[in-house]
Amino acid sequence: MLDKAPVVRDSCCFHGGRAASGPSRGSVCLLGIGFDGTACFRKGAAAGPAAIRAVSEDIESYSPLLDLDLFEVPPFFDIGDLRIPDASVEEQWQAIGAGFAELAAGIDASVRLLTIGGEHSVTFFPVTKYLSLFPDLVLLHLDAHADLRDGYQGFSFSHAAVMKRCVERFGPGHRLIQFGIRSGLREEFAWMRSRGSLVAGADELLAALRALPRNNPVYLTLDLDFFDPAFLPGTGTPEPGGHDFSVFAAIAAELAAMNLVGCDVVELAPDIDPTGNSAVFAAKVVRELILALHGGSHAAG
Ligand SMILES: [Mn+2]
Repeated sequence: MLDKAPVVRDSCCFHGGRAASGPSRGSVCLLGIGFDGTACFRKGAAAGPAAIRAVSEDIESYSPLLDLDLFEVPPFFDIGDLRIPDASVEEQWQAIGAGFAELAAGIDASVRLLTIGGEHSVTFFPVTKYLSLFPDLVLLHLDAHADLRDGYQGFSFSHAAVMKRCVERFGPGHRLIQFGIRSGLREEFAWMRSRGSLVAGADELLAALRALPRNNPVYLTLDLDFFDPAFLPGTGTPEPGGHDFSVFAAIAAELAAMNLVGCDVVELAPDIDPTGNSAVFAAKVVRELILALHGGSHAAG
């Protein structure tokens, strides 16, 4: 017997957040999916949502970067974590899909969902939902890894294949932009080159975003191993040569002026970093994205 209903939390994460049992029109909603069943190296991302919530009230509500405060923006809601049964990886995956489908019935184009992982495979669910809502969606993928394998270790829905699964759902008006990728198979890099999806530097990325119409819907999927492991060691598949917070800040500021319709932050494995700094880093990233989801072209709407 699988209870697929999301957990309604007694208390909320982040300053100003309110508990809710499901998506609410015109709002920003946080959803945790603590799944790490296909993690191929070091597990622990299942504890990501709880670790981010645990420190979320201990960081400031005000963002100097965006000049926005969590207490000043319209209310946002924490709709809790999807319930994941103690079962096989395949059964867990199916339960997440069924639970998300229930929630997704309440998600229209006015709902800006911020999903906290969990490993990167969970991105598939919100991304496919937003692809269906926006035929001109730009999917911005920040990650150390291409995630374009056809499958990995027997799982077609592995976190190493998640972007491939997403791109398979693309319509003719959808577009993929990838940045930070520094690890993958030769074939994955050949695919990115032939498709022109991989941008080389932050300036090139910012120029590509600025070239989009201001109201063009953008969805961000952020794998925290985008950052260098020197700054964020608490992730399952760390990769040297990553970016620092200032690069993300420039991207977040750009996204705040755009039509950011949804995002996810995945692959925090908090127990790998005994200092706890990685969870604080991730919480600050999430704060900026909550505020970016409120900003820009939809702020008055
Ligand atoms: Mn990655």
